[in-house]
Amino acid sequence: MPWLGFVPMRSSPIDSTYQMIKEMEVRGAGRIARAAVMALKEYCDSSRFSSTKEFYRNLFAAGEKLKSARPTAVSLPNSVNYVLAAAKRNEARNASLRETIRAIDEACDSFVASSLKATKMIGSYGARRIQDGDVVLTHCNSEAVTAILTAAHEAGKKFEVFATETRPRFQGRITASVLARRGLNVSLIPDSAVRVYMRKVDTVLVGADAIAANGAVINKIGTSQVALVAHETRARFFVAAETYKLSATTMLGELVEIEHRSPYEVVPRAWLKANSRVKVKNPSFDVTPPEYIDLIITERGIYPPQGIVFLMKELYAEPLVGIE
Ligand code: RUB
Repeated sequence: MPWLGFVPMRSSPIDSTYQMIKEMEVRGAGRIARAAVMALKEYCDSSRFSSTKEFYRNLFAAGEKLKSARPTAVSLPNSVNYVLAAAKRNEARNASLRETIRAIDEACDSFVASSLKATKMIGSYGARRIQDGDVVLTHCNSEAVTAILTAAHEAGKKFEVFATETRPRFQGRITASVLARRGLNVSLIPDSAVRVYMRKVDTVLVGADAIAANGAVINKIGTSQVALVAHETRARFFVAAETYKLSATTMLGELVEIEHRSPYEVVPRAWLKANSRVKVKNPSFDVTPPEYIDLIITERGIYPPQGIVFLMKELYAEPLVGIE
């Protein structure tokens, strides 16, 4: 438990988690969200504060720092805000530091537990949409997607999976390796081979970093290209996402920021030095319009993209009141 004393605060859980998220040692929208709340919990439990005022000031600063680690996955601000809301409620009623930290601990644990439960539920809802003999294509690495594919496999369904490599960071290798270890029939393909294989594909299944009020899905770069090809061959296009990936501020017309990462993820430093007149672009995410999406599978049920705004209003109307 923390204690009041004149000892400088230790912010290392925040700094180290910030770095791990920024450098993608922790990646994927769900994992990022859970790592951020666990960092807040550890920070509160292990730090020392000279006053309650200092505690709140440092906690809110820690939350802002975590939120700034990566800009696109809305799961990150949503998870941090969920925890900070518990702190704010306790601040408003002048609760003791001990009580406040207990409330924060509970909020962190409850976020993590409901995140894991949501992934499991998405797995079981989504698995019902996979039939014997299906061919499924996925892009990048999404826990929500692998939960569905694993649940379908465990239910005894026989189907084949294509996983794209997902350049430049090759998250598709993680997907292929996880699925193969779980006994699924999976092939890894270059991103550029999507159109070659799409003719065989019945269902495309991807995760999401953010979902906008109009049902557009922001996910790993290349997702919208995959959606376009799926549209051409009339393959179904499903998105699997926990509801903390809904971006409430898009109801107010705000756009989701797309992260642009270092050119050195695309080419080696030496190459760029030798070709210094070449500009290298590395957007990390793109936007798939609702017209290319058939269904969004959440732990609250399955929605057409045009229906997602109603779920968003139900879940996030209240916090929006406080948005400046
Ligand atoms: C990961 C990515 C994933 C979503 C959903 O991008 O785009 O599809 O985050 O994943 P990055 P999950 O590797 O750049 O973080 O379902 O696991 O939350």
